[in-house]
Amino acid sequence: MTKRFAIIGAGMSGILAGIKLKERGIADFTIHEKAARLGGTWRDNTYPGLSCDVPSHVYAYSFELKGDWSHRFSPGAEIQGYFEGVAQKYGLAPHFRFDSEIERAVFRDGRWHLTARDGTTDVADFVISATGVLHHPAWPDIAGLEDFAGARFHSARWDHSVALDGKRVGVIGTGSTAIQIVPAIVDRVARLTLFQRTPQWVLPLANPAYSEEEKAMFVASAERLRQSYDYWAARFIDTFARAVIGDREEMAKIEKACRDNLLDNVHDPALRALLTPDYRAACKRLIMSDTFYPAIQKPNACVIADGIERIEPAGVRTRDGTLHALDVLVLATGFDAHAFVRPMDVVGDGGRRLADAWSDANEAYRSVAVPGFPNFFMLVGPNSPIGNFSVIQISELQIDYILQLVDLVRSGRCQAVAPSTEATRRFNADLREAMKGTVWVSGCRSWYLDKNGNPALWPWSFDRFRDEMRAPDLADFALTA
Ligand code: N01
Repeated sequence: MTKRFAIIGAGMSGILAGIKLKERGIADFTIHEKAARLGGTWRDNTYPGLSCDVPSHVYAYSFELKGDWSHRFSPGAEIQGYFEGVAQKYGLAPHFRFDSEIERAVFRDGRWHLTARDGTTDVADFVISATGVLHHPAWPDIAGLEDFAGARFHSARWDHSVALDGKRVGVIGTGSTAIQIVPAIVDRVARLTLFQRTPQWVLPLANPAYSEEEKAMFVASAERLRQSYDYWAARFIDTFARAVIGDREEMAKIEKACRDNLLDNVHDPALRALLTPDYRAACKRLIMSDTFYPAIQKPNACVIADGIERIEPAGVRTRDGTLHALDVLVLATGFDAHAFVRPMDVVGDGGRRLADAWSDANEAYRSVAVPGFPNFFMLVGPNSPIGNFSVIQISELQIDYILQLVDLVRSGRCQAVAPSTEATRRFNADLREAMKGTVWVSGCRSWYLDKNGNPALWPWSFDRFRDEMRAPDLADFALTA
């Protein structure tokens, strides 16, 4: 029976969903994208120094590895180019509907009725939401932000028309983004002021370029490329991913590496004290950089940790009364990582709204579906293991799982499928219990934690995630005849 699909979002997961539908012989689908281009986070983020902290050989679809990545952690523009190339190769162009921001999706008479911002509509049997996590820029709640007389922009909306050379530039934030921006611009600007609310642990990971010979070798040998993929995937899974969920031995190694990095590479004791966190490594997303410490010690750079009082036309006033005069202010203040599917208004069976179902917490069944929302699935939904390993691996496992559920409907076994309330409740109770053993709740503020202090991550091993995604347990689902 022919079924129609609406995929929402043309980032990494939406492109993947399109490829997998085509692979199954499904041609009746549209990928709605609110922007004018595909790419998701790699389209939106263009700041200087942008690269991915997952090695390039594993930050790629497993079925479409790329041998000629320029670096171990390649720049953002290269990653954007990769996704554009893959979408083209797999013939997705006719399926994209750009500038189509879906504002509302309503389940009525067994189908999903979608309305875009411009009033256009679509009707589909299935919705696959691939709307991303680090997507909605978080604007800091700082008094006077609007008053700043110079150029001011969020890191995910970098204004390339603003010249930085010879300017006094302020950066607010010390997350992965700021820590990449600082080394990339410090030599161009007259003065770089980093406004730090909380110091970060930094793991000194080098980012070597691949030589022409290495690239040629990986391009020529699918086997060597696959070995590299497996190697990097295993390194993450066996070390970092184990550490964050409670492996003390692995965590001790990470903690030592971070401490040694600080001791060995920050020479001024006063600056070192300023940069020393009072929480455990990897409680926040661990920063990977071997360029930040050298950059912040340059004579034209400084860290200001006095707390921001307000922003004034001329610059940033800190609580000690000092005005830090600036020409450009960069807000590297992160994202609202808990919006998930929203602000899209999703209305399920019997008028049940996702916004209401999630008013207290984003509770999904195994990250991919929600009770009362039949034939509605999410890629990289709540509690996906985004803190642990490559989000592409995660998304690939999730889409294979989702398509097994879709097949129940396509084969005529049922008309609609959604997880049961009881199974979802049980899954979330288990999650909360398991979170107690993770480093994310060891005492820090981070985007991992929701408003209740619960991490939006996966507290178990990669093996468990892969096992849970192998095949749906139909006892956990309500199948509508
Ligand atoms: O955002 P963040 P990000 N006043 O939320 C500070 C991925 N990523 O864009 O720590 C003052 O981590 C805030 O301070 P505090 C990666 O998963 C990956 O840097 O809350 N400061 C914090 O320092 C990453 O984790 C890559 O006290 C304020 C910063 O802003 C995720 O994206 C590269 C403030 C926000 O840090 C997000 O990283 C980039 C205020 N009012 C990003 N509000 C790679 O792959 C916020 N802050 C390498």
